[in-house]
Amino acid sequence: MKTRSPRAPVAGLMWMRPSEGDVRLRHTCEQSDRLARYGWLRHDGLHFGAQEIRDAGLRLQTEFVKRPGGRHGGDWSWPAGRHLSGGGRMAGTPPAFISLLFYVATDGQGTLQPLVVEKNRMSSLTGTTEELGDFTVTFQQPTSEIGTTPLYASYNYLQAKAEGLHRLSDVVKASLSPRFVYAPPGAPKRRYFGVDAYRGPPDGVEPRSQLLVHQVTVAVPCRLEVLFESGSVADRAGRLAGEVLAQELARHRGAFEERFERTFGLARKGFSAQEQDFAKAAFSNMLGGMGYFYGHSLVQAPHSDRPQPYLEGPLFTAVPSRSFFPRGFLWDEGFHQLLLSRWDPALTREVLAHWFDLMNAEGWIPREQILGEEARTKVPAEFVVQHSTAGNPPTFFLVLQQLLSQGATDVPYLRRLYPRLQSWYDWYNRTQAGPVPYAFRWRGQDQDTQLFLNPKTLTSGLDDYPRASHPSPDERHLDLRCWMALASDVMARVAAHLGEPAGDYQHMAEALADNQLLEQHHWAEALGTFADYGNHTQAVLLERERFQPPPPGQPLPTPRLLRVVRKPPKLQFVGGALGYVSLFPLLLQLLRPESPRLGALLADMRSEQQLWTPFGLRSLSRSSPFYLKHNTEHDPPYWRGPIWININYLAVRALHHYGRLEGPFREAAAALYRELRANLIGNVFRQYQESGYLWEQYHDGTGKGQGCYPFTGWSALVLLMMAEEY
Ligand code: 6A9
Repeated sequence: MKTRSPRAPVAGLMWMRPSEGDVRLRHTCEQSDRLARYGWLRHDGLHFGAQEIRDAGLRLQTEFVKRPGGRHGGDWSWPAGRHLSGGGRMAGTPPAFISLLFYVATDGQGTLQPLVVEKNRMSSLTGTTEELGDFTVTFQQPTSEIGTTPLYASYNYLQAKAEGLHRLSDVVKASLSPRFVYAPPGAPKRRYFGVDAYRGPPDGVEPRSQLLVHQVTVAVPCRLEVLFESGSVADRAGRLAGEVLAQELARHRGAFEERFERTFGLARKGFSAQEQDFAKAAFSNMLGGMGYFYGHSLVQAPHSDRPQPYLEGPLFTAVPSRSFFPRGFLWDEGFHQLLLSRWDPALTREVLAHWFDLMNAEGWIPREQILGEEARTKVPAEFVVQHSTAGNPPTFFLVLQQLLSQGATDVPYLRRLYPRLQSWYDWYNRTQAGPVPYAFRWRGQDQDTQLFLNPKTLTSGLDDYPRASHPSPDERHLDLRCWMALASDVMARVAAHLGEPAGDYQHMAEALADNQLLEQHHWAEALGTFADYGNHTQAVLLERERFQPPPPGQPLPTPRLLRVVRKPPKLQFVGGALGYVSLFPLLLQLLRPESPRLGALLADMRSEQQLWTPFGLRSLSRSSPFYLKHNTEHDPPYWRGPIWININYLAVRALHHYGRLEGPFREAAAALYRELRANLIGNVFRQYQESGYLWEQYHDGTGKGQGCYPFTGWSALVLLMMAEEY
């Protein structure tokens, strides 16, 4: 828990199972901990959340309730109790016990003061910080799940200084000592690790954080409550504990269920209780996984000799994955907000405003937001630097389109956003222009083409999706052109809405929606599909490099895989790349309903030799020479076959659209809509039941989740498919 402010104090929970000699301290979400499942099952974004964590035989439920009041945000209670039940205990063995470590830490400002009773039990702490004023945190003693008398427990506490919030786990680990004994009456004594003493950060390191840890070692099942009470709340109508807390939890839980049904209507649509639970978990973990980050990116400008720190600032954003990518990603965020705007459009407006405030003077917004020390600990050095020439799909235009259609954009808000929208739009229009008018080209492709089967275009968001074999200024990228058509259309609407001149945007929107011009630039007759255009050859492969045998006694160098070009490239449509990119004129609904090209794309989608699977549309045709091909020895296929939910969402949405428009393909689109929607919902749900998670992508042969997890970024859009909200 933290406040939405820079240098906010943080409250958190760590836990460990005191097993012999082996300390496994759990703290931040780490994929390497291999938990059976975890995530927010319910979260309303403001006042209430419920999370479940399964760690081997342990089931940990944490909840929070917030009660506004006073001048500093009010009170909250947390984890608002709940049970820790140790499963799988064998008859005759002593009951399982566990250590829970509740902590509060400052981040460069504020003070904390422990109140220690009975030797080692910190029963509460008081603190002061800039935005919270005075507050008290009370640690209630553990009870049984329903009882009120305290259970037997051992206590430890730690007061320490840490280099920063990113080092809290290290500090706690370094302070642990095995010298403590847990000795409940009538049961055997057992040793456990307790927080003891910490010698402080290494010399010369300025401590930024004060840390207080309250460790409770207790048998499970049990229940504990932690209360945060704001000093400025005057008339507290009963402390947020015990009965009062239970009632508040029940009230919020009820309100959540009711609002969820009102918003998404899944019960009404006949989804089972398990399916609804799954949808609530997907949604809640996206919402509950949101973060407030503060700091600066490292940015490489084209003519600068080294990366420079970008302006420092906050970012309030959802994240693709709490464990693996816990930070903001530009085009992901557009997809996230498509879901969250249905729940709380004001929240979406706030998030958009944060992102647009990260724009530089040229109108560029960095693609990946790695703000602050904590965020940086999660990223290998070679990925930290952002390039100010690099774009990413402008999905925020999808969000604006959505907000406009919801009637959820008040004029003063739009008016303030508008100058930034114009700059952003201009940035794409100017810096990502193509070789001919109304064509576009992603910058920032890999240049070192000898080392890759096909140079990657990370900026497009589709990373290793095959493009022209030899990047050149002559290239035209179909997906970017379609994004710009959408952007122009939304800009024209926003301008009109504000009474600003809309003519230029209108003109662009019309030109880019012109199906004849689109075909001229991107319809590859010989390939029978839409395609990129560029300097391309399909005759490429990776081969092990060969050396002259070295002189005797000298080691053989490790041979690399290098690209061999069998036939020189020439300017042409990019063949062998049928897949998500080819579908873009359909995905972003640029094709007129009577266009014969629509029929062709529907056929490609439905063909099992190409894009169709029982689990959703695969990213690249099975008959492409790049299908499931590595790009280098160590770079496995990513957007070369697997099923991605964001693009599938666009596909389902577009099929829904074409299924309702008069035209020769109406029936076909409607039928495909039903089938594709059912396949996607069915598989993501099934995988969740089996594995406990939503995943980054899904295997096109088996439907199995793969990549990182939990991934409740755009994979959670399956909820909008269930709700049929497009
Ligand atoms: C790697 C390694 C702990 C890749 O979901 C975020 C992005 C998408 O925007 C993009 O379309 N993902 C997709 O192709 C993940 C990108 C992660 C890059 C950083 C660092 C972290 O190791």
